[in-house]
Formats: sequence, structure tokens, C-alpha cells
Amino acid sequence: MTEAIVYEKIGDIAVLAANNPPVNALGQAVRQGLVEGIERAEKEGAKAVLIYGEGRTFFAGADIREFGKAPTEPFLPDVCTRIEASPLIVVSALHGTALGGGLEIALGSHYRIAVPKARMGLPEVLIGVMPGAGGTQRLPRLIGIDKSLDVITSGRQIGAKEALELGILDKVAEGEPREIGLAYAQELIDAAAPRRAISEMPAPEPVDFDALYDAVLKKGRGLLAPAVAVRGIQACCELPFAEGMKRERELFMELMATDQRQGLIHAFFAERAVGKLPELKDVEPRQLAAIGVIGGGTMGAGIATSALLSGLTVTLIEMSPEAAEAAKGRISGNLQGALKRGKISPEKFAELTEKALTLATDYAALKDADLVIEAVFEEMSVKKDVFTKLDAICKPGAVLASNTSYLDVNEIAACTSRPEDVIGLHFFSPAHVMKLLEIVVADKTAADVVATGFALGGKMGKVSVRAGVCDGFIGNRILSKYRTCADYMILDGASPYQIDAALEAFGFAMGPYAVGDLAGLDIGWAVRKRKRAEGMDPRARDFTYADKLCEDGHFGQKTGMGYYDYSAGAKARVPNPEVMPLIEADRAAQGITPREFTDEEIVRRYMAAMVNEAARVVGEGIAKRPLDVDVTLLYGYGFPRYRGGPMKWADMQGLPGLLADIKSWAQDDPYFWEPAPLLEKLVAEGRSFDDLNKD
Ligand code: 3H9
Repeated sequence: MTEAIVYEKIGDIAVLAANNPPVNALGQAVRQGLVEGIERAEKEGAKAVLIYGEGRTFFAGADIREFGKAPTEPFLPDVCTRIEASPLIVVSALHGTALGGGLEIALGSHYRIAVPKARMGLPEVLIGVMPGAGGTQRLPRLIGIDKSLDVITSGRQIGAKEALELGILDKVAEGEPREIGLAYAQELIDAAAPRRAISEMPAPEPVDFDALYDAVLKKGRGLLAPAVAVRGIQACCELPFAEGMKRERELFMELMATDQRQGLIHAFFAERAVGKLPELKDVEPRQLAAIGVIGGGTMGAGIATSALLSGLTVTLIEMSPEAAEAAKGRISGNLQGALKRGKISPEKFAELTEKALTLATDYAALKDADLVIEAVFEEMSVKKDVFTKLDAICKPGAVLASNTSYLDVNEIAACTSRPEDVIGLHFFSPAHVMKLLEIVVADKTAADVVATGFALGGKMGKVSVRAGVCDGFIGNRILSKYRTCADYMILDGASPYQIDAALEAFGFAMGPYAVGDLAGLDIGWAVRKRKRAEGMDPRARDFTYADKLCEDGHFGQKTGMGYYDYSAGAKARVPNPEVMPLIEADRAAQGITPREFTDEEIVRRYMAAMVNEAARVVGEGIAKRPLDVDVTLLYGYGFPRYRGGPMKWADMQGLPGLLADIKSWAQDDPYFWEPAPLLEKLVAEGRSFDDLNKD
């Protein structure tokens, strides 16, 4: 008997307690232990078997760390089949999160009970695979095709109450899983309840699975796993159980071999690794109960909303009572959204807007704040003015944070007498929705201030990434490079519409020009003007079509016209007929003969520009690891999750080929396409970005 499953016999009941912290993942030892436990229970004459998890959860699924390695026996589907085949009554008692293979173990059991707070689901598609231990064969037999389709293709977690209504659970009871499980097993023995195998239940009648497959594939925007899972459900309906299990295994193994599976699992582990920084290991964050926000525009109001929802009290400073009132309106509007979605109750809404939020026009109101974030106009002199005032007012030890998206946080810190307390907290708009938070660490920022930034991000449910100081930090610096690459392709012959379409087909939620229209073209215009005023490198190419569009008053969606015409609504994107003539005029003025671009070349160049700059960002230590770049792009820039992030994508493409392309393009434009030293080094050493994640 392995220690991962602890066996005990209590009266007529054999108890198999999983003991594989932290989440009782179904690694080889656990699987082996379950099979041995069932065999021993049968030999020792038990009448029933109870399976439950010690610690925080029932099984959270197959051990994802084993994926990609050769599978080891006993395989999980066989374990579920063995459990189900037992002549004893098998009961699973669920708590925590019974996910994937965990729920499949429960479905292999004859009866299922859970505590009210238990959550369950089949989230395999979210990591690029599908249920592979009978989930697609047993669930439709239990709850029908429609409900199974929803559960399996969405991967969503279901609460115990809903699971009971759906028929996944037989009973919900308050208490510890062991106690409620033992009581239920005894109840079943006393009632001489029958052994009840789902595999022996009739399968639902087949439906038009080809149509379902197409619909799910379309909805997934390139994501394969949910559509392939439909084929598993089809097998349940069309084949005898044992053959359906074989088909499910084949489909599961097909998905296991995809790049999408690798990308999604990389994303899963990367987003858990970003917050784990060795330098913060034993560092306690500072107190964090009351925060201040300066500026109540879209960004400030979003930050305040997020803080309120995370249980912090907020004092928001605006320039005038009217502006403060407008800020309050924005925050209330945001919270109304949370109310409508059922995230907060009407009482909570009233408490947050009336008690937890204070509006003021005098900085003196910030004297007791533990942390203050400014979200004022993006200009150094304005920021310095704010920080000078904060330095004078805030209590010793208060964290002073800037939400700047590209300004030098060292320079901001230097205007205070306490640069060790100053940090950048770069939220993404709308701040109460977007999950990314860049934590920008300046030269003198104290470690416990960095830890406080991560603690704030944690409270707010953000994915926080550490970044160093440079123009644009991690995300905007890389964005600026790949956006420029797209702009250059337009000069050379591509159209904004072809570029958007090619990148949307690659998996981006929106192409760069549609994003520009959404964010406001005036933002990029201001940046270009600033860069020209600062003096652009003479080797950089320049163009005027984008400025002319703005000069004509076309700022994108907010003015109804940008690269696209939105007169028929935001979703009906029609190319703006003024755009191509402006581009053609630029090409003519620069003596450029436009050439054809294939969609493949567009993606390749765009991605290479992204990866090359990302390699510089890592090489310079602005991002500590390649995975920090991946998470930044995934959560802040609409990068397709199933590709894992740009660094993971580059590893899967092969770094030598990518470097060779960059070098070949550098022959025409050596300034833009200069290879990043880190990329050259990795290729020379035969290493990957992921190797750096493990260093
Ligand atoms: C599957 O089951 C396939 C089968 O159908 C067929 C097979 C043949 N494996 O997230 P947390 C680690 S596919 C290994 O921070 P939380 C995690 O990395 C699987 N490790 O905590 C972290 O490690 P560390 C289907 C896992 O409370 C630690 O546990 N199941 C696994 O915020 C704590 O995790 C899933 O997809 C795993 N399966 O959330 C469930 N799960 O401390 C995936 C977690 O070293 N997991 N770890 O950083 C989750 O959704 C969340 O982790 C969970 C807990 C909700 C369980």
C-alpha cells in the first residue's frame, strides 16, 4: 500500500483517504493506491468503500506535471473502471474542488455526496485536453447530452447545489467529507442499496454531432479541445461503453500531442509562477487596509472599484467637488455592473459606495492611507507635483505608487524624501476588469514595498508580474515594437485589414488596428508626437497616415470612425474608405513600391518583432524570466492563451529558425531587425527560453 492513499476499515466500510498535498492530484502513486485499496476492501469483506480527500480538496484532477511524459500504469481510465466494477458499494465524498480526473473517479463510484461548498467540473479543455478517464462516456449517460456538452466544452466549475440539481450528485450534506461519507455509506448499506454503475446506464440517442462539432469549433476561435471533446460525447452515444472508452482515450491522446496542450499547460504553470520571486520569499508585506487613489477618471475609478471590491477602504482625491462627484458616478456605475452580475448584494453595494468610499479634494485626507496610487495625467511634471505633495502628507511607511504606463519611476521616486517607499503599479484599463498588474520595481524600492504591491494584486484577484524600469516596462515596450512592425508592413504593401484578419486567425481576440480603434487612436498619436519631439533615431522609419487620420478627427470607436467605420455599430467593422488613400500617399511620398504579403509572413514578422524585443526585455532584466513576458502578453494584450505566450510560441517554433528570419530581414532594415543578444546566445548554446524559466 502506498502512502498516497491511506487505508482504514471502520466496521463494514473500507475508507480510502487520499493524501497527496497540495491538491491530491492523481499521480501514479495515488492511482496505484486506489486500485490496491479497492482490492484490499474486497478481500477483507467490506460492504462499502468510501473515497475522500485529506486536506483542502478531493482530487483536483490528473497530475498535470506528468503530462508529456510516458504514461505509467495503472492508467486513470482503468482505475475508474476498476472502481466501478467493484461488487462493493463505492461512495465518493467530495469537498474543495473535484476536477477533471477527480470528478471522473467520483463518476466511477456508485454514489456521490458533497459538502455544500464543494465545486466540481471537467476543466480539461482549459488545459488543451478533454476528459480522458470516462468523463465523456459517463457524464452524458448520467445527465444527458445538452448538459454534458455545457459542462465539458466550457470547463466551468459547478457548485454543489447545481450539481445536485443536474444529477451529478446524489446528496449534499454539511460536515467533514469523511464524516458525511461514512454516514452516507452506512445509510446505503442499511438500505441494502444496489451497486449502481453509470456505464451500465443507457446512453442518450445520438444527435447531429457534426453540426455540434462545427459550432463548438467556431465558438472556440481556434481552440481545438472543446470541439474534439464533442467527438467523445458522440462516441458515448454511438458506441458500446468499452469501445467509447477506447475512442475517448484516442481523442485524449491526440490532444495530448498538440502544441495547444503545451501552450495552455505552460500558461497554467506560468501564471502561478509569476508571483513566486525568490527575493520575496521571507518578506512580509506592509499593512494594507486603507488606500488612496488620486484621480477619478476611467483608470482611477477602475482602480478604486477594484480596491473596494477587494475589501479595502478607499479615499479618492479629485481636483474639484464636481470632478469628485463625477468620479463617484463612475465608481457607482462600475459597482452597478458587479451588482447586476450577482457579484455583490444590494446591501454590499450600499456599504461600498456609502461607507468604504470617501471622496475628497484635499490631499490631507490621505494622511492615514497605507498605500496611495496616483492615476493622474501621464506627464512627468504632473506626477512629480503629486508625489511631492504625497511626500509631505502621507504617514511614514505608506507605499506611494504611480500608475504610469511608461514614465521613469526612478525619476518620480527621486522627487520624494523616501524613494524606498515608491513603486509603479501599472493597471490596465478598465482596471476593475483587466487582470494584469505590472509591479514596477525602481532602483531604491524596498523589498517589503514590492511584497505589498503583490499583496494588493492578490487581494484584487490580479495576475501580478514584476517589471523593471524602462520606457513601457514589459508590456508596452514590447507592444511598441510589434505595433511598429505592423506599421512598417503597411508602408511596404499590407493593409490594416489584412493584418487584423491574419492576426485574428492566429488567435488574437482583435487585430492591432481594431484594438487601436477601441483604445483611441489619439493615444498613439500623442506617443508619436512625443517621440518626434524627443528626437527619433534617424534610422527609424516614419509615416504620416495615422497622424492624418487623427487630424481629420478620426480617433476610432469613440468618434465613430478610425481604421474602420463604426456607423453600423461597434461590431460591424467596415474599412474606412479614407484610410487606404492616406497610406498610398505615404508610400508614394517615400518612393515605396508596395508588395504582396502572405498572411503567414505577416504573422511571422509580427511575432518575430515581439519575441526579439521580449528577448531584450528579459536580457536586460526588465522581466526576470521569459514566463513573466508570457503572462504579461496573455493577460494584458489579448495574446491567444492556447499558444502559451510569445516566448513559449518561439520555443515551439524553434529559436534557430526565428533568428535566421530576423537576420535575413535585418539585411533590409538592420536598425529595426537587430537580433537581441539573448536570442543569439540561446541559439548558440542550443537552449530555449523555457530553460531560462527553470534556471
Ligand atoms: C485531467 O484530469 C485529465 C483526465 O481527464 C484524464 C487523465 C487520463 N496537477 O492553483 P493553485 C498545483 S486534467 C498537478 O495555486 P488554488 C499547482 O500547480 C486535470 N499540480 O491553488 C500549485 O502548485 P505550487 C484537470 C496541480 O487553490 C498547487 O497545486 N484538473 C494540479 O488557487 C496549488 O494550486 C485541472 O485542470 C494538477 N492537476 O486552486 C485542475 N492542480 O504550489 C487544475 C493544481 O507548486 N487546477 N496543482 O504552485 C486548478 O484549477 C487549481 O489548481 C485548483 C486549486 C482549483 C485545483
